[in-house]
Amino acid sequence: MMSITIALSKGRIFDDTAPLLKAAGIVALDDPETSRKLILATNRDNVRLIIVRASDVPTYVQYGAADMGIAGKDVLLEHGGAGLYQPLDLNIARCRMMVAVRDDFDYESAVGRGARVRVATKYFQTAREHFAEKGMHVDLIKLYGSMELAPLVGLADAIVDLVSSGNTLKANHLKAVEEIRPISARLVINQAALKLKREIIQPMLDAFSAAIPQ
Ligand code: PRT
Ligand code: MG
Repeated sequence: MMSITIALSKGRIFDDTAPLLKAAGIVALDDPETSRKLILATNRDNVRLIIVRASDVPTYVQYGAADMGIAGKDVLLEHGGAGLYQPLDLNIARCRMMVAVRDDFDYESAVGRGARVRVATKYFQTAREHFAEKGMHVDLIKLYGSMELAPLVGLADAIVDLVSSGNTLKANHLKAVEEIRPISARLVINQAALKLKREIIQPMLDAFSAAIPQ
């Protein structure tokens, strides 16, 4: 029997994807928040979910270990998208990728006088492209999380991070000074799987696409 493996991360991606899966007639038999299982069976014999780190979703799909996956555009930009077909913006897990600095840091004038700004981020590739397009010379520092801390302890002048409510910035006396791009989660499909398994994948694509929140 032809079967489909879908890669996604727990937390906000799983939570926002569950209604879309449901619209396609797919319901997980375990809750990834409480179960320690990494492979979740669904109500459909030929569909299973695998729970991976958000930033690993494109890798599983690229190599065909998963036929499709759900990943944030932030993650896809860092991955580069090789071997991935990205047919749908699911309009879920939305936020904005922003440049942020300490409340008391004058970003405008630092940029204006051509100062070399130190920027800490997990989104290294996207940040590099953004500042290059602006013609700004920056020193990029790679971090893997908790970017908000970097300007507070003098590791960096600025960070590039995702912002949704803005509460994390506020709680750490930071302010957003520049939007790089809006972010949402995308459906990604392995290009070979799409050809070989079109008869299962296409109806799912149609159901997802009809259920995307406005
Ligand atoms: O934690 P892990 O290293 O496994 O990966 P991850 O943190 O990327 O995973 P997860 O599950 O937190 O996020 C998955 C995807 O959700 C991301 O790739 C984004 O596409 C999307 N998303 C949407 C967000 C946010 N909103 C978001 N607010 N991802 C992270 N955040 C973080 C942000 O980095 C910051 O620390 O939330 C904080 C800011 O939130 P506010 O509400 O305080 O502004
Ligand atoms: Mg996280």
